[in-house]
Amino acid sequence: MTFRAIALGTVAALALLAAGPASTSALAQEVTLRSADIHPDGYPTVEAVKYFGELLKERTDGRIAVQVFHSAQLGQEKETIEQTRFGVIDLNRVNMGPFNNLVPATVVPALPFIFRDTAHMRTVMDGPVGEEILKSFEPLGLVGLAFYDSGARSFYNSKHPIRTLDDMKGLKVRVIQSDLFLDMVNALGANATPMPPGEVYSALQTGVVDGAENNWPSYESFRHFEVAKYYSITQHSLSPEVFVMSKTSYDRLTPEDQQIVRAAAKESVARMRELWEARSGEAEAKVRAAGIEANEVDKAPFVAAMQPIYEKYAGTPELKAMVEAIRTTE
Ligand code: GTR
Repeated sequence: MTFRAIALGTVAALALLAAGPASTSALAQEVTLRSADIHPDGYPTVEAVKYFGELLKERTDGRIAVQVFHSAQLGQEKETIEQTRFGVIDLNRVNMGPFNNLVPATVVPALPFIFRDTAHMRTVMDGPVGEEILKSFEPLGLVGLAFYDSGARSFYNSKHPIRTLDDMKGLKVRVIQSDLFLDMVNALGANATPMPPGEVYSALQTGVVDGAENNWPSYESFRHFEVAKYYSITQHSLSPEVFVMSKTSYDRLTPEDQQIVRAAAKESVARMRELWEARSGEAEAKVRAAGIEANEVDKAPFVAAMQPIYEKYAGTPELKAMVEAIRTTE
């Protein structure tokens, strides 16, 4: 045995002695799962994951806790997805959009005008289609735990209200880093520029892009309303949020704890929906009071222009069946 090995062994033995047998075993079981979110503290997704953490703590007698790293402390979504896949981050709340290029099934709920309304989206994501999509994360090294609301995405820009397809022509529009979003926006005649969310404010401010698309709470909390005051209610995508766990972290848990994690995540959905409803109303009122100009849009021409997207992104028999299952869900 080398000197170094003896020294390390001694340190370990001393540490065990100092900690005492009872606290050693308690320590060995305690884990704090690290969860990523780009949104700020207080945003519904952040609060829903915190609630999930409270449930876990309660149900494991404090053995499993969750720490939410909000405000992109762990990076932008594309980076944190990679880190979650490889177990560097345990949990991640992201939109389906950044997964579109990695997991084909995630495209379906992000498709333009696929859902009739939020109630329809919730019924679908709570049912067999939702379960199938959650399972589709596995080959990526992720466990899909739950879907969260994300409202409806609409266009906003600094130039003019969008009322017709003509108003989209030539507009430089930031999109999520997803080929689906890129093609959806280009299909309307605009010039889509994929970009991480953290770069959008300054891109709008400096004119690198004229506009973007998002729901009321993100438009407000990213403060995009300050630099792009025309919000046109196209509601072209209801792409939900997804809460995933690293398979590496999941596999470290006992089967009982895995079940506790799954159940707590599902239970956090109801909390998220309440928080979302409240935040949507507040965000819309706040940006309207700040002087933005919102307008309704006749959606029919937008629906028609985006039709080719279905063939390109949901053309396989499996995805076509999923689209059909969604359309026939009451
Ligand atoms: C938000 C979503 C984020 C992020 C963002 C974006 O609605 O909650 O996860 O995807 O949109 O546009 O990048």
